[in-house]
Amino acid sequence: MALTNNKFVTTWVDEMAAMTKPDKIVWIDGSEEQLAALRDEACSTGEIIKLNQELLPNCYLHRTAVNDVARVEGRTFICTSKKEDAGNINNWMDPKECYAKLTKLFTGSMTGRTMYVIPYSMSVVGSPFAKYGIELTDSIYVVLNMAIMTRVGTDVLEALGEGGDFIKGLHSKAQLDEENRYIVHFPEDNTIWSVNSGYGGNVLLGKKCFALRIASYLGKKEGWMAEHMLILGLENPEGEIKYITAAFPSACGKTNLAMLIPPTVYKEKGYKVWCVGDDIAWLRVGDDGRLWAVNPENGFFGVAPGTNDKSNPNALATTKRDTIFTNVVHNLDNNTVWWEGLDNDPPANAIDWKGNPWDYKKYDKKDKSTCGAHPNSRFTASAKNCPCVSSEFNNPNGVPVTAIVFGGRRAKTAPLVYQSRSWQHGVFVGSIMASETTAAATGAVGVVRRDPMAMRPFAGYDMGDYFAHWLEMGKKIPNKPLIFNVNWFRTDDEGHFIWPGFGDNMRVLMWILARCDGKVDAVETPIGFVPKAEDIDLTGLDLSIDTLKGLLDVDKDLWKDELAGIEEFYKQVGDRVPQELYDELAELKARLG
Ligand code: GTP
Ligand code: SPV
Ligand code: MN
Repeated sequence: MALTNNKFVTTWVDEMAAMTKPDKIVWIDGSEEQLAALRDEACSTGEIIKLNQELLPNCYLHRTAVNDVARVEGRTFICTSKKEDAGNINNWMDPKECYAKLTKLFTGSMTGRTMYVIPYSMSVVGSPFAKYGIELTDSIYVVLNMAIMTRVGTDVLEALGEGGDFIKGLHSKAQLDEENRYIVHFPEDNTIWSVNSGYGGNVLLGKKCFALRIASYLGKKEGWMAEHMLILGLENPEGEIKYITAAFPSACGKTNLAMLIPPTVYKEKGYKVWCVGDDIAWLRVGDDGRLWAVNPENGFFGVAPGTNDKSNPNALATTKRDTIFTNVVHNLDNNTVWWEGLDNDPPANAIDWKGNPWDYKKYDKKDKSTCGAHPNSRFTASAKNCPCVSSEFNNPNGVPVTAIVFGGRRAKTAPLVYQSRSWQHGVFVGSIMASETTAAATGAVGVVRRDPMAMRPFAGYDMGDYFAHWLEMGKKIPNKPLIFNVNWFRTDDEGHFIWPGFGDNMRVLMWILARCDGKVDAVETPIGFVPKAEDIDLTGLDLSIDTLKGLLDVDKDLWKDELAGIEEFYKQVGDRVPQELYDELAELKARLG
């Protein structure tokens, strides 16, 4: 039975049901009883596996289809009526053509299945930031994930009332046919359609599809921003908390930074780090002239490999209950899970992410095809279970932002940290971000590509207009955050990471906040301001000051090579790249000599 009389909702649900022809329709009310029943049902069909309830209470394992393990950027489309509004970086399809094409794929796609109607809110229901969505899906796995990642239930329908202001999401696994897999967005219709996938970012429509692609489009129209950013609070011994947001591309360290545990030298003094968000930030200018951030999500869809009790103990602790693991190793000896980088103790009696018996002795670190867990295997865990979740997590007004940090995986060019010269220069720094690709999306891994503001796969409109929006926002924020760039991933000649990373990244955050407070000097370089090596505290680290100097070094020749790549990328973005950014490029060129 429908949980609302809202005609906008019921008419649309009826239309979608007429097309997809499910055997029945079930409305998700957000109750634990209903979710428990769905978990039982999914266990009975093998869709999820109940794990050891003593060691991992309320935890489950799911495996997606072998050809369906990451986002599919090549099959993701922005369908605006004018092609130029989607821009050159996005794939575009004419909305009419796209509706027609996908209607064929959706027709009868839910026959023999149930259609679940999931009312959900991105950010706290009723808050000034909140935006509502309804996802229709034929996957219990999607329902269970959405119930962790977003705020789901009848209160969303109550908050929506009689209005039609919600994002209409339709998802069907259909036949999981790779050749007919599409993730499409109609920003002008507040609509998202996703078909033939069962993997996270393609099907949890509140996340990348709504909270980034559609929301960035809305933000441009309405004067706010939706960004691929973590949000963390750094508390000093006096109890003051400063908030930092950071945009790194997929699988480049947001979850890890957001939950970091301070190194002993800071912990002993009383410093603490609190997690507000690990993937998405919505940003608005507050009445006080500062920029305010909320995390619209309610959980974490985090990368499993590499997560352990040294690298990210907080994330590991978060996954000890109420978690859905996707594409990790199933340890049959104790019915728990394992992944590469969890510990040095791979299970002897195990099933790999493909569902086949797995022999850890054949595992070769350098050959990803021998992995037990997929490199993009993930955990879906509830924010409330995170030991370092911020007390402001549910604050409807969000948190004020002191610094914005960009970063990516660069083996050489980018130094450990540098500060931009101004907001406009900071936008330039974000726009020229480049990073090695990861397993989070299908395609080659380890190839350097431009990924401006970590939003290349997620901006719901023209990238040049997106840059212009960043510049515009700067004019609307009287009390602007300062903008920095970091790189934890510089490597030595043998390809090893030089910087220890993880908790030790706090040492860099401390310099960033000292800069924001005007408490520390810096060295001017052609690309921006870098720290004096002695201003990064190395206490307790086995890293020499000379090595640190190397990490902070700006190699002019490498940067001169970079110029051509930037210019080429701007050309590719097209004629909407703001002149201000070309001016910044010219000034960088001049400073490099
Ligand atoms: P998405 O969820 O895909 O948006 O990714 P994310 O940015 O949250 O990335 P995450 O924090 O999950 O990190 C991805 C991978 O990078 C993991 O395997 C981490 O172990 C590794 N990683 C994170 N931080 C660091 C770091 O400081 N140094 C090094 N060397 N590796 C890191
Ligand atoms: C990413 O790829 O940036 C993710 C995971 O955060 S997904 O939800 O699949 O997009
Ligand atoms: Mn992400």
